[in-house]
Amino acid sequence: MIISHVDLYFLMVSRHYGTALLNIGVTFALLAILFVGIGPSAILAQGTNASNATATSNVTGTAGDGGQNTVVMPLGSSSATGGQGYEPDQITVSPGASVTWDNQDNALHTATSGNPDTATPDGKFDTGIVGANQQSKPVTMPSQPGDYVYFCTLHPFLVGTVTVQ
Ligand SMILES: [Cu+2]
Repeated sequence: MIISHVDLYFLMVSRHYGTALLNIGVTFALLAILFVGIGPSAILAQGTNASNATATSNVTGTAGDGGQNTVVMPLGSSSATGGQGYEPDQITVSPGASVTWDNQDNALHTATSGNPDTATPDGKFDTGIVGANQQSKPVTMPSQPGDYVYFCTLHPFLVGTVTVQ
């Protein structure tokens, strides 16, 4: 009788531990799936961003139809004497095209159409404040052909032009 009680107890314990081990196993499996699932896509996303950044830094000033029009606010452009400005400082787009400003600086910037000499916006387009290492939303350009001068409301010495044609 005693032996069978011990056996029964042992069986219960081993079942208990078996279940616990199974739970641990399942937890590890789920963690592994999560890790593997998140890992490569995060790395891929990083790679995509990096290649986008590389591509946009090579913008020559004329964007193709339907292509992404991006102007970089480079690192150091908040310095009035650094000689850094919008890259490129002139871009040609189709009427009504969207332009995105990519702030790679460690300061806030805007791209605001208007008169840089008086720092007066004219309301044609405005990114609003773009945070450090952030991109603006795509900003719709005017549909009327012409040269649109813009500046940074926080650093009015930063001046660029969007040519709509
Ligand atoms: Cu600025």
